[in-house]
Amino acid sequence: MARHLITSALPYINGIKHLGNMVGSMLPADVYSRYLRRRGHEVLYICATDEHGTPAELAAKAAGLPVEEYCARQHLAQKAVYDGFALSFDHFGRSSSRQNREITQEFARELHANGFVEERSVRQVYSNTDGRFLPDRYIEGTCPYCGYDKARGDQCENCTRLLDPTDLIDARSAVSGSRDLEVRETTHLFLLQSRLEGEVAAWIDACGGEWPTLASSIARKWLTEGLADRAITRDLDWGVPVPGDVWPELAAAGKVFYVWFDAPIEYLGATREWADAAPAGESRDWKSWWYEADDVRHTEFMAKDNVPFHTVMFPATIIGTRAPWKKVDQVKAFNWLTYYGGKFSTSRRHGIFTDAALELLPADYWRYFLIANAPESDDSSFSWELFASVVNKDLADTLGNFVNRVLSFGLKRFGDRVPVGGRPGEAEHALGEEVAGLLAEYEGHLEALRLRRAAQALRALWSAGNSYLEAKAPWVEVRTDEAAAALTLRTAMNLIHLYGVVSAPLIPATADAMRAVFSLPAHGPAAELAWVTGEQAAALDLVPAGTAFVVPPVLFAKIDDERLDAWRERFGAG
Ligand code: B3M
Ligand code: ZN
Repeated sequence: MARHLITSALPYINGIKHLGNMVGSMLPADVYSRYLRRRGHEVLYICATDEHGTPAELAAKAAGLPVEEYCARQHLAQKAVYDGFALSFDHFGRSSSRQNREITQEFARELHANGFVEERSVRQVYSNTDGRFLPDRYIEGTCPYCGYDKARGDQCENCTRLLDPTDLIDARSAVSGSRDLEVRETTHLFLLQSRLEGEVAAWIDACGGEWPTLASSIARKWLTEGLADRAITRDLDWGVPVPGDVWPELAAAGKVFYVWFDAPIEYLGATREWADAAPAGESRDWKSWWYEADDVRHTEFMAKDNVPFHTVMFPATIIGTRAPWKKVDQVKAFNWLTYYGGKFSTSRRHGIFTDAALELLPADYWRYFLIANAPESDDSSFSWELFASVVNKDLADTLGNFVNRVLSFGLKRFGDRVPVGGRPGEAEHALGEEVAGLLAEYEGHLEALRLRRAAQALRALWSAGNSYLEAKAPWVEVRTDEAAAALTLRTAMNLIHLYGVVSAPLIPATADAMRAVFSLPAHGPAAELAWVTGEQAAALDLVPAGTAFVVPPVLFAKIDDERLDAWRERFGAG
């Protein structure tokens, strides 16, 4: 059986992420990881903060902290939010780790030994006031084409023309506003991707066909435009240093690798961090997941703007090492989640950030909503109205109310044991078949990474319980035929247990609560992880008559108009 390596794009260190970031990488990776673990697969789910680069340096400066300190704090802050969302990382690392530095330098050495790295001299804008080279997008000025006065050195936002910083009229530093800029010569390492283009194309032809369309179409489009050589170093204080044994002069000049060079390598780095963090007595072999790892299936989750780096640039880097490092097998990409159709934006008070979301409601509300509305084939839009209606209908009514009704009524009429009596008949067989069919559908969607459809199938499983209950009406049956009512309630209780198992990938805390309703002898760590087979689902008898149960507190509270209005007001709607 394959081992599953699962990674989600590494969130930038500078600031808490919004819900769009969550649904576009980490959350779906978590759902998939949880699903595979429960199906008995060996899973390693790896993520980390992406800590290098100019944005991190500038954010640290704005916070008045040394960059190491800033990153250490922000890492913990992000980690706390992800714990709150119940993301089940096996390791949440840091791209500034020693492990990543070592592997990144090793990759650079291998690329150099194979002739894929070259020193080139380039001309770049230097700001005397800031005492640093400025990346193109940190230079601001007037666009020579349209006259827009806040055009950036790489592109004019107004007319979308691509620019060179030297095109700008009245150029100034976006960091300090200073106009004291000059163009200086500086030397950088270039990765000769143009020489790897053919091999990358062949690799994508061989395996890209298996990827969902969004990822494969972006990869192919990128390749048709051709692979240019690219600079993989920068003149910055913060980053993985260029190794002095190979490039003594560049190392002495303080060059570091470009953040997009070391960030994907952190997938390996974080795996090594995970191994190094093994508790005493446990040995973990990080390399077996990455080197000559033919039995490993690697699935990556990311937003669509990250696809070129993961499907073209990073594979080119790996191919250039000429070593059997693992390349990705499956790439799941996402479009954008918008806020009332617009971009999420902190400055315009537009959108919801992950820490604020958890202050309003527990993670399962968000997890279910986000997966059910994941921007898979297209962008999707968050609105408070939609959120409230999904929570109220699917979670509070269809699932929560069912659970509560069945258990409360059972308790009232039959006591706190799963009722005894009656024999499954036509209705139970039909329900069993329906449930087994929906479960197979749900599994199929999860395997194929179709998350919205997986959520739909799960909701259909919940609805099946409601329809059964309405049709059988145990509150009527009980007046004339106690055994019939007992059978109906026992069957419905078995559905609750089933929901407790199969809902776990999407709503893990609620799933735990549903399973904990029943005092099953098998309720232990092994049983916690067990999935249900189609046969078990059809038979609906895993919870036998006589099993003690408790009525849990309401699983999901409805969002009433008052709260809805308050949130619309607070977060700004439309
Ligand atoms: N930090 C960009 C992003 O979060 C970047 C991903 C790195 S994955 C190796 O969108
Ligand atoms: Zn312009």
